[in-house]
Amino acid sequence: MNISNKLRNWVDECAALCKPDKIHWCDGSDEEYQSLANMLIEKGAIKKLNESKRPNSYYAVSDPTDVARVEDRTFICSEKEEDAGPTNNWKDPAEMKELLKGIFDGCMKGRTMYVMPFSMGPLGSDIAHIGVEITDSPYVVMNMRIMTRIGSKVLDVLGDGNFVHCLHSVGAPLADGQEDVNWPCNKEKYIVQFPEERSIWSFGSGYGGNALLGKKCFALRIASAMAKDEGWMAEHMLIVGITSPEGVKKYVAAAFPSACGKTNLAMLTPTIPGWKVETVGDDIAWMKFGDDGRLYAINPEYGFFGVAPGTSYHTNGNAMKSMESNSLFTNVALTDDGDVWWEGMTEEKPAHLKDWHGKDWTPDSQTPSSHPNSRFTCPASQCPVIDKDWENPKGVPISAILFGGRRASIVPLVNEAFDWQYGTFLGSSVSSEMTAAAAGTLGQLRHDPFAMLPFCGYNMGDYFAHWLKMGKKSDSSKLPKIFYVNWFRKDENGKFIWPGYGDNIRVLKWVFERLEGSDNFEDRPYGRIPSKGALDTSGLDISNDEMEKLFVISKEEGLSEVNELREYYKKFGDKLPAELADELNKLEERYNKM
Ligand code: SAT
Ligand code: MN
Repeated sequence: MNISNKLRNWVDECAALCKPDKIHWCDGSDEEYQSLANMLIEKGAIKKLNESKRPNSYYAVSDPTDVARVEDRTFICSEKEEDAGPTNNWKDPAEMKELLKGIFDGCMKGRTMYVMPFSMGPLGSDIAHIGVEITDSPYVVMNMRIMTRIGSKVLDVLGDGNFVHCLHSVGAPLADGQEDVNWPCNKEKYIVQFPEERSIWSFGSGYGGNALLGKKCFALRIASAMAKDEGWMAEHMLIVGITSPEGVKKYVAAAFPSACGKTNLAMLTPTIPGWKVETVGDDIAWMKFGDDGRLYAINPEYGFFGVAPGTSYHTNGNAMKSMESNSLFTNVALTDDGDVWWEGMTEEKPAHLKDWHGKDWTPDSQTPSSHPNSRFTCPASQCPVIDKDWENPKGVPISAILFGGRRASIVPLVNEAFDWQYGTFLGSSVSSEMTAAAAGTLGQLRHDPFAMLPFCGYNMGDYFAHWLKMGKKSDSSKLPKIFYVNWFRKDENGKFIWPGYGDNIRVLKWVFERLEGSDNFEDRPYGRIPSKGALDTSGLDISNDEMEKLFVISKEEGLSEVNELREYYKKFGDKLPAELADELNKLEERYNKM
């Protein structure tokens, strides 16, 4: 293995602090993966699923208190408090370091420390970056091996170069002879980013984004800070290729908050003939301008870490096929024949299951069999509609950017921004009902600008400014067009009006036509919407009345949204770019003229 002095010194330092029993350098091989799996099976910490049902796949359940990202324990420790901004928790970096050194001291006693070099993005891509995660959780290593490109080959590319330092511990040292639990973790949790130092310290959790440090901690929080300094973008966006019946292909990126259907949109099965959707990524996009002035995106990840409940061959057949083998399942239920199940996977519920607590479950049970934030981890390469360019080191050219959230009312099915500046305003205005992906109050409406609220590694006001600046880097004709979508609008009976899932292609089709220059739109105060009949509803059981309901914002509703946003904007003080305040005023004027 090609280990630089820089890397060896850092690993030595971490070992001296964490005091593990052993150090294991991950080579990323199959044999290594199997031996970790076997070791965890032997301990009883994970199970192997029925080989004939789901080859090479494993099942884990977490501690019931460690099931989602912990936003209130997540910190951005920039040198200056104002650089973390009003939407992040901040602590002085020197103080935080001292505190962390205290709790990391001896935290890996009785455990093995795994050193995992990983690349976010195709190895050697100009847009990719390398990190090294140190962890005491073999389950995290298994996940990271699916989610990122790991091992010796990464060190060959890294050479003597810089890497993001990612230190993770479940925070559960073992005394001599102490027996381990299935899911070690600590009640006290710290998910800490040091953006200037490009380092991450994560303590106490083994779950998802808290522990797979390549994902939200690096690819969004640290990367967004790098992107601001270096003039690129790190966004919470899926990437898809859309091909029309005429064979024209365009790539679209879309930002939605966690558990709002990014994975479903990323691998959608179109319900109208002739259209094709192919997946580049389902969660994160890193984007840079190419020499031709267009914005190119890569998916820095290598796998999908998707929400299980609600995923079925009907709602997302391609996700189901992606996880038919070589996959890892966490906090779902176990069937009697050694496979997995979760709410919504099949119409008919199995007669008997072991739920995620390991208890007997039947359709009469009062609690769901699977945790609402239970997850599948599977290789992106197994997706039947993976795009041929998903590993292209140059990335794919982005023609449109969609923003969206989960909104039961007011926000229309789709509208197009008048230009990049108004699109940036739309991104800043995203709010969404909270999901189980983060510990917190389910269903509560909260602002989630650009779907980056929990993931922006610096001051959100500066992030808005960065977006505006990016829009000036190229000719407006080459910039992606910006749209805002909402699949989740409900009628007066609380029923979703729009069918969603595969039918979302109908919205993408209109977007596509707009990119081609079609004039099938009408102006509304809030943006451009499909003109009458322009949205393809052929074969869909939806009345004109319902279609209209998907687009109405009354003057009163519009003005109250404006006022609400004006209140929210106050949070950013003088960091709020004047352009956005301006867009808000212009929007108010347009509503007033209604
Ligand atoms: O746990 S993760 O952060 O990876 C999932 C999510 O919140 O999107
Ligand atoms: Mn996400």
